[in-house]
Parts: sequence; structure tokens; C-alpha cells
Amino acid sequence: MSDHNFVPLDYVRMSEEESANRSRRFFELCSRRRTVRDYSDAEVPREVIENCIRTAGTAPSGAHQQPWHFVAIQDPDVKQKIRVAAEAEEREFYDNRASDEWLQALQPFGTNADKPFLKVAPWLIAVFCQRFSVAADGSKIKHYYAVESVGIATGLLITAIHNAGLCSLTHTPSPMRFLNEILRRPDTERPFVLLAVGYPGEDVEVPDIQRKSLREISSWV
Ligand code: IYR
Repeated sequence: MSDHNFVPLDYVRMSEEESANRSRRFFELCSRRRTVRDYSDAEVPREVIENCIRTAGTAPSGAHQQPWHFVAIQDPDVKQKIRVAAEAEEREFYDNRASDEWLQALQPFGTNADKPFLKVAPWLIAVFCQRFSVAADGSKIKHYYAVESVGIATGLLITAIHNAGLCSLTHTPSPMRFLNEILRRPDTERPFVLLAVGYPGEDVEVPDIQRKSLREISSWV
């Protein structure tokens, strides 16, 4: 007897024409995504966030260990605590930790230590990476390719948010350990990224930047 349990793939083959159309339209959708730093405080229904997180949870992962946890934050007090802690780290970063080279690389984006979006955006999603889990007998189970897996899941999450007509910002205050404390997540989990999610503020502008072309990002053999 086989020691694995397989089921038929749920798959419907599409025509080449439909494939070409859908791939082009999906690219066009994704190419309109921009990182947004200023948010409206308009509410976003919880169901939308739930569906986006469900989508993130469809990501492939090493040995299907699904080494991610998402904390969806709407509570204003929790958002405020996160803002205070993140801004303290950011002040340290901008005043002391960041090299001149790093500050120069950030210059086109006009960022600084103030992070009002952490309070204004209706949702924050903290993504945690479970580098291992704990078995019933207390032993550690190593997760394979945990960081890569969570990176893929986060990509799906950002794309799902965009597909739902919302904007997001990937925020990575460093270090982010304060998120474990505020959100009461175990030490076995590492904060991976903090996303602000919502509608853009009024008349928001974004940096005038270009994406690399297909030629620049690929080679074909
Ligand atoms: N974490 C800081 C600095 C920062 C770093 C990078 I790399 C960015 O792409 C953007 C910002 C901040 O959030 O301001």
C-alpha cells in the first residue's frame, strides 16, 4: 500500500487564447499596484481582509508546513501601541543606525520616522514566520524554507489586497520584535512584515519611478 494519499487534481485546461488574455490582464492589474504611504481612515469590511488572508494561506510552502501567521489589527489602541513602538525604532534608525548610503537610497521616497499610517489605516496586518513548531510532546519541528514560504504568502497577500481595490504599504521597522509583545505571539515566531491596508488618502501622490522591463529582469535560453 502507498504511504501517501493523493486525490485527482481539480484542473480545467483553458485555450491558449484565454491563457494569453488572462495573463495579460493580470499583468495589467498588477502593474497598477503602487505602494501607498498615506491612507484614508475609511473602514474596510472585515470580510475583504479575511478573503485576502485566506488567499495568502494558499501559498505553497516547504513540506506544506504553512509556516505563517497573520494578525489582522483593527483595534485603535493596538494600532496606537504599534505606532509608538515602531516610531521609536524608526527614530533610532534615521538618527543613528542607517548608513548615509541607506538614507540616500531612501531619499526619493521621502520617508522619515513619522508613521501616521500605522494609526490612520483601518487595518494593519502583521505577518509572522514560524521557523519551527512545537509537537504535542514539546519537541521542536523544524520548518523548511520558512522564510521563503512566508515571502511567497506575503506576495499573494499584497496582490489580493490590490485585487480587492485596496492599497497597502510593506513596513519593516527594524527590529520588529515589539510586535511579538504587543500582539502576544510566541517566541517561535518572527515578525516578517507589517502591512498597512486601506483606501488611499485624498489626492495621494506616489514617487515617479519605473519598473524594470521584461528584458532587464529576464533572460531566455
Ligand atoms: N524602515 C524604515 C526605512 C525604510 C527602509 C526601506 I529598504 C524602505 O524601502 C523604506 C523605508 C521606514 O519604514 O521608514
